[in-house]
Amino acid sequence: MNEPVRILGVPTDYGASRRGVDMGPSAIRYAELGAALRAMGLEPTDAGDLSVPRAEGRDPGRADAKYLPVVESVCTRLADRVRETLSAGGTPLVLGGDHSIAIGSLAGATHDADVGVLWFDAHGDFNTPTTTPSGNVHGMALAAALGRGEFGELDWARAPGLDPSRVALVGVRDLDAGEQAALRGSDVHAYTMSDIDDRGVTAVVADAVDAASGGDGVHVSLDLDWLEPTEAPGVGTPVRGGVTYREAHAALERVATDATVRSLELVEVNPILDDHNATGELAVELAASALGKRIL
Ligand code: B3U
Ligand code: MN
Ligand code: MN
Repeated sequence: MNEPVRILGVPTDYGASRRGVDMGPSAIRYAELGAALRAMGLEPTDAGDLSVPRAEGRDPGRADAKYLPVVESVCTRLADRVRETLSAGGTPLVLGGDHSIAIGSLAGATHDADVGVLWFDAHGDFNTPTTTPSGNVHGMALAAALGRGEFGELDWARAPGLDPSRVALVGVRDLDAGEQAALRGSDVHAYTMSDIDDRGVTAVVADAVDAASGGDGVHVSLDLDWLEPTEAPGVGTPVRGGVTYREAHAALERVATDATVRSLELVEVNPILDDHNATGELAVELAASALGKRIL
């Protein structure tokens, strides 16, 4: 991992169907992200938040990819910040916001670098404007970054150089029919919750890390809905049957030891739905594990 860790907030919920994840960066900071990283001996810097226009009264535009112009503007600016951070030798720690921001993180992370992706999520985020049931871009982010399908207006979202065979989805349990077909036909490695049940989380993550490694490092994209909703209630689209608190830590500790973490993002924390910021606090703890925190 490069130092210093640079915190970049992206307070947007334009890619999601529920208002609230725009407050995620604030909730994660309030849960003492900076202090947690300093306690590990890191010296994080906080670059503040990207400015995001107010949602009220805005027209969502096309129904199959809502708020696309704002999503593009946010992601393009985020990509620049991530790229600048990496070229200055830092590690971007991006706080969402909904998962559409991964389009920006990945564009920045893959600029002039060969990067693998570890995508921890209940969902595949592998829809396209044709298959999406919701029109929400957060459900299309991974497919868009891979330049898949009939995107047209989403061409800007392609992260050049991203190789699907170096992308691993971990913990999926809620796929739409179109996503299922698309994932089966792609080189992306998809590890489901059934795989975790059968083989245990550390064995599955070891395989995912192997798949994503080999280049200049990995981008870790952590959607908090990856966890069981009783552990992480503050997310926009909870899905039962997620990983436990301990499994999540075990997974990210393994990422820290076995992978070269180049950039990290924490997304979909929704303080409106949360239980006294439990999910914000969990996001901080898991970031610390992914960045190398050890018990002893
Ligand atoms: N697959 C559904 C639901 C969804 C995806 N990502 C989240 N929810 N967070 C969709 O709308 O694409
Ligand atoms: Mn997601
Ligand atoms: Mn999700």
